[in-house]
Amino acid sequence: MHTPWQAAQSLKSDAKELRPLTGNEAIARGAWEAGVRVAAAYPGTPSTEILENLATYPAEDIHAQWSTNEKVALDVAMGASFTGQRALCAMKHVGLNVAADAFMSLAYIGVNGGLVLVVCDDPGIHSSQNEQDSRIYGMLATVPVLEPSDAQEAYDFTKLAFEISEQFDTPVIVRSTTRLSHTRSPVAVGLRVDVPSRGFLDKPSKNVMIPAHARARHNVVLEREARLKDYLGAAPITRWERGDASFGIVTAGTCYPYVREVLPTASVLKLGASWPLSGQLLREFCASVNRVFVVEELEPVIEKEIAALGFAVEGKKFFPRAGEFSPEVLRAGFVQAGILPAPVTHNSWTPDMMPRPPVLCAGCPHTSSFMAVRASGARVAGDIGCYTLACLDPLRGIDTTVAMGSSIGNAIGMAKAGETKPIVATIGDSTFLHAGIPALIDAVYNQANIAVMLLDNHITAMTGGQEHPGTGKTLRGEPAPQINYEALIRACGVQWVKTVDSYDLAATHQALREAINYRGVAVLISNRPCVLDPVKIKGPALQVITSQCTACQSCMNLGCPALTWSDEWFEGRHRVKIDPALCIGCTLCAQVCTIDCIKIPAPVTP
Ligand SMILES: Cc1ncc(C[n+]2csc(CCOP(=O)(O)OP(=O)(O)O)c2C)c(N)n1
Repeated sequence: MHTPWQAAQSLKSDAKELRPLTGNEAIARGAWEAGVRVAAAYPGTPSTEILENLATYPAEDIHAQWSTNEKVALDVAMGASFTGQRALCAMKHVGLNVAADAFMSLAYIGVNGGLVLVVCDDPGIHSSQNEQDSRIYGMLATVPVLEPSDAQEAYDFTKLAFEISEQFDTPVIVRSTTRLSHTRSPVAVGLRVDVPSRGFLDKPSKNVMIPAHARARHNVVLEREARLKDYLGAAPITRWERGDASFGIVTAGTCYPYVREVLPTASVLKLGASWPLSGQLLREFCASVNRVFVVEELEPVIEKEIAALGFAVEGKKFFPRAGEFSPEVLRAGFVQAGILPAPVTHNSWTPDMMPRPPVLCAGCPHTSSFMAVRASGARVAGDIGCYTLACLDPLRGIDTTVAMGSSIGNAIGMAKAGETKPIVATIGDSTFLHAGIPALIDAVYNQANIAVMLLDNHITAMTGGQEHPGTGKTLRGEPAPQINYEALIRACGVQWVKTVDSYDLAATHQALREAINYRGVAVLISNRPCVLDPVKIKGPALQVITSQCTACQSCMNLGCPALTWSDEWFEGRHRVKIDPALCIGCTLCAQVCTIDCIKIPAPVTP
């Protein structure tokens, strides 16, 4: 039996080098080797590292950029493809909702230079607002979806995707999932090929989507799908692994290694592409076994296709439609299906894990912003970013969170519906640039009575600290023009704009009160860099003079992880202490301390 490392070596004996790569690094490597000239993305877990990695390749080979949102990123990639160059665009699954408008037209237009769209799904919702299945976008747009199952395939399939794209005049989706994107395994890599530009294709009937052209293109797309079915059904990325004929399993992507772990000798049809599916191949496989199972995460895409061919197929009956799969999930399903014997149960006791809710970092500038928001008694339309955590105890400062950029629109709707509380929309800087600006213009245009708190921490913190147009740096860390928020917001027609330092608690409270009292659209910019920003704000750690602490616990209301209970008591309540390893010296706790017993320690003199 080969280790995965040896297996990869024997698979690619002519390869130049074997490297341990994550799925995302492998995709980036495959794209670079395939001669990609332009790559664009908006960050989003689990896809973020693809562009971060592409930016480590020479700038003369590849232009890699963060775009303001996923639709812009896809438009940028399309622009490069129009000129005849190979292009890549990457996003998380919900990013495709944002890019969907351009994507649906792209499906009709096709490509000139090959265009690959990497979409990373998040089954199990490790870090997202839902777990939608992007394969359905492939079906909706009639675009092929390749599903690698490990890092080697992520690399191989990305390279192949560019070939398919140009051969069939179609964008190609490479679908990853959190498990694949973030798992490291050996990959046999090669060298970059320089793919010459095909030159701009001057063909309005293909590139300009007016109804007359689109009608004709739709038929081209349908004909393309038929050819793709035949090609993908016979392509070497699809493997029929023959075994016992009593049952067979159709699977794809990261479900494949789980199937192999649970049922090593079973008959398996491992699909390299989960859309479009070759009816002929599926018919042959299903006819060769007595029972057919489909193992696929999330939606029953393959299962429905097999059922439509008239076969009795079993899938979602045993394997859930929600959540991430694992060998344990598969084992349980195959036990239920009578394929595996029920496990022998031991009377063992496993302790429950201590719940550890996520918290904002010590010194996070969002903490004080939400202290002020909570104190305002407003109805709060939240948005997506680190600050969404302010919906939890003890801050409890957010009433709704929908999707990136929704806060301002939600706030307008609340105001127009007659909500009696004052209304505040809270939105991060990256999110504001991504999808908040049109909503702000809407608020001005429709004269909504709302206050917007723009939480400018100078970074896209939630996804690990990416640059954006407000940071003054590009993806490669080079200087770039920096957005002037106040000027931008005024240009949108907002008359009341103010900036505060959120570490100044009193000023933040005061400014938010003013914003709320203003009749019309008011924007308060809370300006303080993220504590994890490369330029760290690490002041001296504060100390509690424990003997003076009256255990009033008002500092605990911050929810700062550097504040902990001490072993000392005062009138039946714990006194507080500060963990110096966590405290970054923001002084917020000192500002809320009712008896002024939190101090900056005097410097030690030698
Ligand atoms: C459409 C979409 N794209 C990307 C993401 C991933 N994502 C979640 S929040 C966020 C941005 C957060 O940055 P910011 O608004 O500046 O807030 P911060 O985390 O810095 O507080 C991103 C990119 C997403 N949830 N939805």
